[in-house]
Amino acid sequence: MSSRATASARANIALVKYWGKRDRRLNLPAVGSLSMTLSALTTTTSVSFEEGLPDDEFTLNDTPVVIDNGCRMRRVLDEVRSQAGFSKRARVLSRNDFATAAGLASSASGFAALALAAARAAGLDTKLTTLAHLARLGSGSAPRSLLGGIVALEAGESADGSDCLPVQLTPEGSWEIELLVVITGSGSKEVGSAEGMELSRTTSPYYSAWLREAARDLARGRRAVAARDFGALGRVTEASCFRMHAVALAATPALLYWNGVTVEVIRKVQALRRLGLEAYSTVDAGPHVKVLVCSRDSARLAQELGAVDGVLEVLTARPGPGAWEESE
Ligand code: 2P0
Repeated sequence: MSSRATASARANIALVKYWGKRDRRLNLPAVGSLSMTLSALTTTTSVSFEEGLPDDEFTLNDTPVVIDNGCRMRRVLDEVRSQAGFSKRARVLSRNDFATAAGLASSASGFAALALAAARAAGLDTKLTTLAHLARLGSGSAPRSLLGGIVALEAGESADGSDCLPVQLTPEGSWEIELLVVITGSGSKEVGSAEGMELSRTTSPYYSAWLREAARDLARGRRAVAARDFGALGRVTEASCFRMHAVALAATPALLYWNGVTVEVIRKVQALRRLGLEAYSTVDAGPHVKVLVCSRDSARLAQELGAVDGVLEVLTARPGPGAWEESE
């Protein structure tokens, strides 16, 4: 006997950044965040729980991946089994429609799709509380990809994370803004986000200042979205990014996620802004730059940034939908 379901989810990019955890076991964030779910970068995942399967099996883009005990995928599947009250192992098939090798985040779309597919395959409810808990065990930013448009995720205070749920601030299609994803290099990052956050929490002298300012930035971001104030949202987007990288740079050893092209792209965006093209940069735990821009300026900006020396590719995304179930 087997039960199978397939779900898809899109990547999201934080405009107000999450960096640091208040509970590492449950993967609860120390700060709230605000993100845009993208209309591009999709992960599609099928899960089937099968009697007689000796162990969980995971295939990513046609390549088998070993699932170690204690790894994030195992934690999500174990939690699903525990809630469903069975011990059947899972066959998981996952595919990204983008090159993971380019170092683009795939964990948020990956774990949002896994949470929905696994919950459905196991016969669990698919309420937001259930899915957010499952997705977060995989990746702290994954609950944001459950919802579309612009999404806020509060840090919450409860020990079980029940008040740390994503909330949609504006649905996709309601605001003419875009995010350009500027690929500035190939290869994966040297220090993963979880490790970088923990290093920042334990060694960066700026960590407490980061926590304080991050809460204010989230409030600023929420107000900007409520007022549809693009400039205010852009300013807090850039500020939150620079604050996050400042706290990471001050860790021991220092976490420097940028390359030279990252800096050139940020400078180009600043220069274009001085010329009247309103756009704002943000960078995650890797070298690529994501640039927030009004839709009317997007094509011109993509052309300008594509011409920066060292830029490999510029992808364009609008606000996109939350996770959805695919018909079998
Ligand atoms: C974010 N990042 O808000 C921030 C900004 C990277 C920089 O969420 O350890 O896979 O699984 O909770 O969610 C990093 O990726 O980290 C991240 P974990 P996650 O988007």
